[in-house]
Amino acid sequence: MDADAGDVAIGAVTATAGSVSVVADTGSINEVGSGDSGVDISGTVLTLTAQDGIGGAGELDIETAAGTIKADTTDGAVDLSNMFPSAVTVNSLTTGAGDIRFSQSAGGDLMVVLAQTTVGAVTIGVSEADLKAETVIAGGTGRNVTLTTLTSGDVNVDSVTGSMWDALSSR
Ligand SMILES: [Ca+2]
Ligand SMILES: [Ca+2]
Repeated sequence: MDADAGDVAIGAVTATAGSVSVVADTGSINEVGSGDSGVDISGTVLTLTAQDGIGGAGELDIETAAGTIKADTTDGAVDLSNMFPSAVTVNSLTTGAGDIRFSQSAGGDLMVVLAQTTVGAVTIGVSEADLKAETVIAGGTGRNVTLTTLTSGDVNVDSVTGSMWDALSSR
């Protein structure tokens, strides 16, 4: 899917055992309408590329089911909720000015290779599994990094940079 001009609105996209690439060169990638909690995109490898943001706050977050994820936008927020039963690798979550919020549930451990903002907070949460974060950078003044595992699971970090950061395990 490639929108050369404008936004991409996702209803439900499924590629069984395949890759999904969604590109909004000059716009954003959003859920259709006011959003819901159902899965919007399923695939083995998921690549989302936008200019003005990927997903939105609250139920406007984009629900995904993928084992390998890249989500990069020039500016704007990144709001993704991934549900996957086995290990998940997020190779890249990046934005310029905007916050990153990523959650992982349904049982798989999460490895984040890179999550970076130029000006914005980074919040990553995993439910009932482990979180490993290699490089996390929340740029700008007063932008926090928050890494959390809910219910159970370890948090392991390598290089984390933010004005303040919390690694809170088993809240
Ligand atoms: Ca949805
Ligand atoms: Ca949603």
